[in-house]
Amino acid sequence: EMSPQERAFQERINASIKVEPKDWMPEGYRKTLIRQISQHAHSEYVGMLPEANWITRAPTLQRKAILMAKVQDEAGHGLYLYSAVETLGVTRDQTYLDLLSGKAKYSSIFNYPTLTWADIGAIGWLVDGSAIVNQVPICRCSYGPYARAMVRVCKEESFHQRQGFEIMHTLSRGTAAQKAMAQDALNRWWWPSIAMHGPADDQSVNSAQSMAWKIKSQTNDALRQKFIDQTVPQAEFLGLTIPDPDLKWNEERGHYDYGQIDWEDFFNVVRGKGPCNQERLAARNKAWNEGAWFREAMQAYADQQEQTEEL
Ligand code: FAQ
Repeated sequence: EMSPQERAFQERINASIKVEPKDWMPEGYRKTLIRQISQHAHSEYVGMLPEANWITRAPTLQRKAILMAKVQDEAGHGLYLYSAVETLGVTRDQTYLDLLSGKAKYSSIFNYPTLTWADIGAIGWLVDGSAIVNQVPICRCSYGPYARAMVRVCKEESFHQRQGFEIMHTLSRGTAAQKAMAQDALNRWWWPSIAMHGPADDQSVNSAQSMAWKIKSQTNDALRQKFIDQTVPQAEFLGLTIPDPDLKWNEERGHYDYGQIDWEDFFNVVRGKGPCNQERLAARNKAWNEGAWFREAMQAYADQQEQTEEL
């Protein structure tokens, strides 16, 4: 049963009043937000790696500049989100150490390799496309700092999605080899991109409570369907084939039907057994360890400033 305090909190949520860091909130609400926002932050930060893999090999100077800007945007998104986590009473270092130790989750999608330049197109088109569908509703979520961070993030994700689609568009109108490269990237990224919306609704343990708290406003399956419905015509425009023989417009539902997602593969990746999990965590641990001298120098400088002020 809800305490009077919890009931009052729920009433404010129902009235769409934003929750701010200093407001009272149930422990479960705080924990859920810490979980989701930190996973989101880690996803942005680890998500830089698959694309950074192609910065040195981008086919033109202009494409390189665009890709660098995109990867930097992801770092920025990570920073907003780590700051939002801090407002909930956990330190940034602790949040970060949970990623490095492998304790914290981040999105399954970033544990797949980027084998060709077309993968950069496919990630922008499909992964950023999925991210937008998921994040636009979060702009209206009940926790103020998270909702506000998402506004700018979504604007930048739209640019990312367009740049990915434009790469796919160029390749799919190029030579036969280029078109084949684009198709191969779509073949490899399609299923992980629809799985990244999370387990099917009957397996989504957190959805009901998160929806009652207005942290989520739509279920995983609803957002997955929305992404599929908007992406199928885009694939047709590109002249590429989505690798799902069961994909078919359902007149009655007004949606595309789609085939069975390989949930065993998904949960395997979430449990740390995907193709690149080890590589991704090793890269982030290496960056943290190699940055130790810088953190120490910053600390020494701050200590010195404090002493100067005391004098
Ligand atoms: N990967 O009960 P639910 C980006 C876990 S976009 C790994 O349904 P929930 C942009 C889930 O945590 C990607 N684990 O959970 C970019 C839970 O485990 P837990 C990041 C997953 O929270 C583009 C369990 O399964 N976006 O980075 C995944 O209600 C390109 C049960 O699931 C966000 O994080 C998964 N895919 O719904 C950057 C958006 N899905 O924690 C660079 C914010 C589920 O109980 C390049 N997050 N799990 O141990 C959300 O909207 C939600 O957290 C969901 C999951 C929808 C992801």
